[in-house]
Amino acid sequence: MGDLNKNIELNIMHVDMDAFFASVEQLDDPSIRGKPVIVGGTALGKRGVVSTASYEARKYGVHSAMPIIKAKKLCPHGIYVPGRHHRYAEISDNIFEIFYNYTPLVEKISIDEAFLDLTGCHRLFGDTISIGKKIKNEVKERTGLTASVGIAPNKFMAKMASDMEKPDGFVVIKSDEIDKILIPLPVGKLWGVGKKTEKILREKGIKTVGMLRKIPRSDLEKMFGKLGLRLYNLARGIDNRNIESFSSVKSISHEATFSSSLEDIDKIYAVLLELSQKVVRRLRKKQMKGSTVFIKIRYDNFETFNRSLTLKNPADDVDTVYRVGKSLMEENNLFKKPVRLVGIGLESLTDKNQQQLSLFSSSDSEERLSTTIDNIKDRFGEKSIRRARNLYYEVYEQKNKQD
Ligand code: TTP
Ligand code: MG
Repeated sequence: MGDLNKNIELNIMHVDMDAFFASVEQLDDPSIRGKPVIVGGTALGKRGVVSTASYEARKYGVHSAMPIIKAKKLCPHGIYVPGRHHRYAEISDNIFEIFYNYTPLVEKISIDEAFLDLTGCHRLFGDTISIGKKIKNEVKERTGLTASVGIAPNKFMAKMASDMEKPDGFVVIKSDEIDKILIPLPVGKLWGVGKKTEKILREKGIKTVGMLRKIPRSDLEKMFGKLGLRLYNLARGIDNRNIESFSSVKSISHEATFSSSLEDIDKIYAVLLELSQKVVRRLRKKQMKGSTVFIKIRYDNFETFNRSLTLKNPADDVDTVYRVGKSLMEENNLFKKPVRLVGIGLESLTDKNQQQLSLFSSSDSEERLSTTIDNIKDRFGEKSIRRARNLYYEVYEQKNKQD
């Protein structure tokens, strides 16, 4: 009954700021309001990419992750500014403070985006729609910026809703409206359908969500494994994932199981590096840092070792996570037998922005570089940027974990 309820009630809200970095620039410099503003690029020199573009610039086809050079061709008279992440983080904090005034169940998706679960808040603050309007107004009053708000019975539909009337949108999707919205949509609009999955579906002639609905669940599972079930559900607007509020995420880890046990330590390290990159990418997305690095090694006989080390300062960079993981393995002499499974993760997580003031000045460019790399990977997939060492990459199964 619990799961069913989630799809009937209108308790989930998705809030996403409009053209966030560019809007902040326009807020702080009235002379560029109403003009095409493009943020990004300079930290990486000529090969920089667009972080974001104001809606005025989007009319020229400029969008996030586009090379600045291309943006300048499309929009030569645009105003190009470097990012000021410190300022964006400050405003982000103010926005999240507003959310927390209504509910502790806030899931931070990125610097400008969150899910809120408003179950149980109604006696105090009214129904979800009135809370949504209040939040939108408060964000505007307190920061001078506009947010787009989506309200729906679950996360997937709420995210769709916030995107539907951007910028300055406010869209409510009730259970009985889900079908009419989803059926005509291209399959690529479903959450988690990347370029690769979309291509496979299109090759099979499945272009819209309506067409996807006609495929039996077992066929989808055969085609896509676990993702198949997710596709089956999303096509029907079913999404039973809970809001993972900050306090409910205890750790972030990734592990890999090898098809045959590995003895080659260099190859194990190559996988460890890849896993560390994934952990850090998820951590950064959630704007978190972690104080404890833990590793896991399993042998053929299922004997398993876990080891951990707590750092002096919380970390969110690949080098620290990988180096600590590697030394935990070395120091504990864990390569005495062929390795079946290797895993790495971070726990004791904290909100990154709480420390940003002191950390930012020293690691500004590193920070921007990492954020840009993360964003490119979001757009083009994990394999788009790799370190040389990753060329050792082995075929293995992966498991994502988040407690
Ligand atoms: P988004 O919410 O994806 O984009 P946006 O807020 O600029 O525009 P929209 O109105 O469509 O929501 O991302 C939030 C911020 O994150 C964005 O302002 C800049 C940064 N960002 C990047 O730096 N690179 C990227 O590729 C993306 C997508 C975002
Ligand atoms: Mg946004």
